[in-house]
Amino acid sequence: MIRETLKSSTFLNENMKSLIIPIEKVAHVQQNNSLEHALLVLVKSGYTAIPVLDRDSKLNGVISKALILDSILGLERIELDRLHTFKVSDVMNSKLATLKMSGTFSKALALSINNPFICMTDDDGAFKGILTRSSLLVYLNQELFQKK
Ligand code: 2BA
Repeated sequence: MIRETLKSSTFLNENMKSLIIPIEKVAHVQQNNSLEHALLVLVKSGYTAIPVLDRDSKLNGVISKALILDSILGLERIELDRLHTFKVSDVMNSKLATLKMSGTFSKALALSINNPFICMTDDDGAFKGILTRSSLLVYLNQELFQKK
């Protein structure tokens, strides 16, 4: 009964435009940047993982502190010199969660189970911003418990 009521709620089918962090405010790197640059952006921004874009702002993948550290691990030590020799494209993960701007809350919620953020694109695949797991939870909490 509760499940049926929830499933018929209109908010599940609403699009998420108002929750998106726009591209200008998203920390990101380009695929031809050095790993050193990417690590600096990650450390300075405080994020664990950020999107990788190409020159035309198209999405290429995700780079994270863990991927960078893994790529410079030698057998017995961390080989910091490798930070200059590798590019972001050498170690990034090209699998990433994407959703069109017109995508619904329920699709976003399902994607957020395994992804801390979802990359939002327009109909041509151009990157427009990110939708974070926390913004989805804030929205859900408002719809379920705070709206009268
Ligand atoms: P994480 O970096 O692992 O961050 C996990 C959560 O920690 C964030 O959840 C946020 O609640 C908090 N947090 C981390 N760094 C923060 C900071 N500098 N300022 C404020 N809060 C911070 P979410 O907000 O749901 O973000 C989920 C993931 O989305 C983040 O995971 C990060 O990978 C990415 N992200 C969020 N905002 C971003 C932005 N402006 N640019 C690039 N990536 C972003």
